[in-house]
Amino acid sequence: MRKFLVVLVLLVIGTMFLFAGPIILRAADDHAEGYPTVEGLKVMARVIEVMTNGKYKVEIYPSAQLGSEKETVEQTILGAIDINRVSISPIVAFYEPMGVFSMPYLFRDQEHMWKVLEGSIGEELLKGLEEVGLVGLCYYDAGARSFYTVKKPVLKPEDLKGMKIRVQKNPVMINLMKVLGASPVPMAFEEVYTALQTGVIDGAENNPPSYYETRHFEVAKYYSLDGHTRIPEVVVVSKVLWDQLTPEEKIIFKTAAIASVEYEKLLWNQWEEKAMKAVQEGGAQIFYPDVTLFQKAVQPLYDQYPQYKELIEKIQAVK
Ligand code: BDP
Repeated sequence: MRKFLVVLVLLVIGTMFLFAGPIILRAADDHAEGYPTVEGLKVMARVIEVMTNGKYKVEIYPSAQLGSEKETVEQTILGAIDINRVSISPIVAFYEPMGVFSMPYLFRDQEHMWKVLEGSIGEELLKGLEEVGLVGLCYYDAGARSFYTVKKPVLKPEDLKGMKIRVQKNPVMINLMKVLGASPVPMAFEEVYTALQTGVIDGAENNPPSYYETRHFEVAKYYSLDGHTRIPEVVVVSKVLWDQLTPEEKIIFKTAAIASVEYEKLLWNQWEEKAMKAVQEGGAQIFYPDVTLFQKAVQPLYDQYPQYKELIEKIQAVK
């Protein structure tokens, strides 16, 4: 009888495990499969699944299936989305200090940016996100953003006068366009192709992999590499989920994110090269404007953001 009971209890427990299944986590990204950020998320997901022995399964929803970035940030804060890879831009409206990373010509180059992001300044800002209900796990590379336009190339800041330029929903970017004399049109990433095609906007700005992936080069073929900003991406977890994780699981999530960074960086560099080649083959014309003209023209923006002054000096001092 006792033996029978033991077997019964074991069977019941076994069945419970069988049917409990993994906890499904939803991860958002507005890029398509294959893009460096989405592939980075896949690495992170795999590490989480393996290291938690299958307790968690991360389902990735690419191509803005869960909404445009502003909406997904809101949903992540509410806990409806568990993991989110977004540009820092849509975060600025929720957490102003992050806006410092969208100041133009802030970083000298890719290497400088990574030193800052992976040093104490980057860590502090990631930590700060908790104040608004997001737990920042890591940054991803998003290169440098430059202008692309439909009718004529942007060779000097004056060329932007009166042009309607799509920007991310980021107050710093909106003000940057104003300082340059353009009319900023804040718009979701997914709407840009049609807006360029129908003349709702005269141009937009982004890094080469995004310009290529979205096929914006088909409708805006003048690409001027002024590299005005280097706005990194960030991977965040909802604080609602975070607070349910055990201390060990928190370490696993952080480790998984960090493990994915080097992979994303590698793909990023490959994609930059591939994108520049592909857009030119697709008919885009590349211009190399005198960057110093743009650097001069954006200076008034720095006066508009005295709250970033101290941090900017610290960033510039990072060698
Ligand atoms: C790309 C970012 C993406 C943004 C997009 C944009 O990777 O997250 O949504 O820019 O311009 O570079 O909105």
